[in-house]
Amino acid sequence: MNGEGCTKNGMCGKKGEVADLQDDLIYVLKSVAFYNQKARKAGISETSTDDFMLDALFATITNTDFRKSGIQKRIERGFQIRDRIRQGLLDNTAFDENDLPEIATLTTENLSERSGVLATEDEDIRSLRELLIYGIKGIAAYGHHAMMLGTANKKVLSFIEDGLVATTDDSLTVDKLISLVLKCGEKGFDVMADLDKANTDTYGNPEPARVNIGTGENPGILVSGHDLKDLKQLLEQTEGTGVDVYTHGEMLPAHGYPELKKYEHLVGNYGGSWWRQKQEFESFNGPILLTSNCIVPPKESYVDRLYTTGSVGYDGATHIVAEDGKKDFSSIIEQAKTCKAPVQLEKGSIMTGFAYNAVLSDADKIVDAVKSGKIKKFVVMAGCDGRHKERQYYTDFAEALPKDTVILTAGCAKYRYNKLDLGDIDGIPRVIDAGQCNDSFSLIIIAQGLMARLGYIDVNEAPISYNIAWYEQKAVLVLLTLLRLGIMDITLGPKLPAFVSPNVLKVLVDKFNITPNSTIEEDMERLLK
Ligand code: SF3
Repeated sequence: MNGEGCTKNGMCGKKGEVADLQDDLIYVLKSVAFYNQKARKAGISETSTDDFMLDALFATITNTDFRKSGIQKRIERGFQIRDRIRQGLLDNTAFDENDLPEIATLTTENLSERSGVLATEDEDIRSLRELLIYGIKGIAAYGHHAMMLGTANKKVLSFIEDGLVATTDDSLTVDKLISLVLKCGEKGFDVMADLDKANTDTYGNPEPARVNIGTGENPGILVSGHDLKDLKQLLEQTEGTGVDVYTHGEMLPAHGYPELKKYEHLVGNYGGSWWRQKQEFESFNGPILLTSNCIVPPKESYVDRLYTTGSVGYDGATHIVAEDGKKDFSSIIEQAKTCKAPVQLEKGSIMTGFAYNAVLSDADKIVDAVKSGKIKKFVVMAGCDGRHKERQYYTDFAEALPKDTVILTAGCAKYRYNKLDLGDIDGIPRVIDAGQCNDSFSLIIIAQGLMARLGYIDVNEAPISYNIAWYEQKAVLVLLTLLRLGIMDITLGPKLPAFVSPNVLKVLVDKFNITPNSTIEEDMERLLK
């Protein structure tokens, strides 16, 4: 709150009681991780533990599970899993219970006195531990979506455990923690690559798509969040029912995937990014399915039409669970049939689906435009959107960019400018939308591919600059990934994170030249240099 920390209430609308429980849950996960590290080495860890860890970490991400009961259940399950792993180690290995660290001796009684973030007194160590935890939460979220499609990366999963345990190790210095934070960025790249492979293997490579932003006559179901598998199951179950399906927020890029866009009743995208949901969910008139973050505390007027699934939850909304990997959305479909069609908010269309496969297969055209001077600069404007007025900066910045620049975007930050008519350069759109926030991976591949064709060895020498907007904790992972790849001179806004201490911030500034955003004029001059 005010860029200082949530002291009165969660900036996301969460209450202090749930935030405290989330601290408890994260601490229990550290204890699970301690034992599972050993079980993994002994070859006796179970996939159900991985499922649990990914879901539980994901549930604590900004705007995900607001339910006290949802977090409490995971705490109980965490203790059960931890105790089962411990017993497995005692039964099957030469596990020695002498001299165990404090995290191994966690109990329900001593949990709340140990779990608070402020229990780490040194602000630099605390800051790095939190940075690492947020990065790990990002890995878990993307890893969870990949796992839903049957992809699990053992190295990434074991890094999650190593990282969680490292945040309980008082012997680790600031330098050691910084290198772990950057390693987290490396794993961020890996997990985004895994998710991209899982998505493209399942739904095909995204293709540029023009998406209708108006509405039709039929009742509809609005799908928000990031989980494509949930959308696919809903599309299958709504086929032939007379109910249309619309995407919202981060679901927009679904329209680019051949195996999703083939459904004729996937008719368009409704509204903008997550923070507008109070107005947009109300005027949509039909049921809304939230498949992941970002959920906003709902209004009474539509909570009976609000459904959650996976790691996201809110008291009062109906939560749908999977049985044998399948979700039954019939109650949503039946409710939709009784609802009025959505109120039309706007007309027209927007473009998405410019992932690396589509962009690089047309690379010659882009390379020629750079060589001939028609494109002078690429500006990566990826990341998150948010409700604060100061984010108008991103719309103004996009509008003020000279006509010989191309914006590369991913994540919901795009809603600040994807409905502007910024035109094209010889048929190359001036806004290239690679997809969801995890598709920042795609932007990296696009940037590396184009720069290699243009003969740049060091990507920092290339005509590409970064003006990134952040809001939620997954964005921390994307930033760490860029830093790990050696990307310098990133402009970050609209505020620098309050959980980074002045000393740690100085290290990041000195090492990577991260700059907070300022005025359009100042930033434009620096970013176009
Ligand atoms: Fe947006 Fe939450 Fe981050 Fe996935 S939906 S980018 S804020």
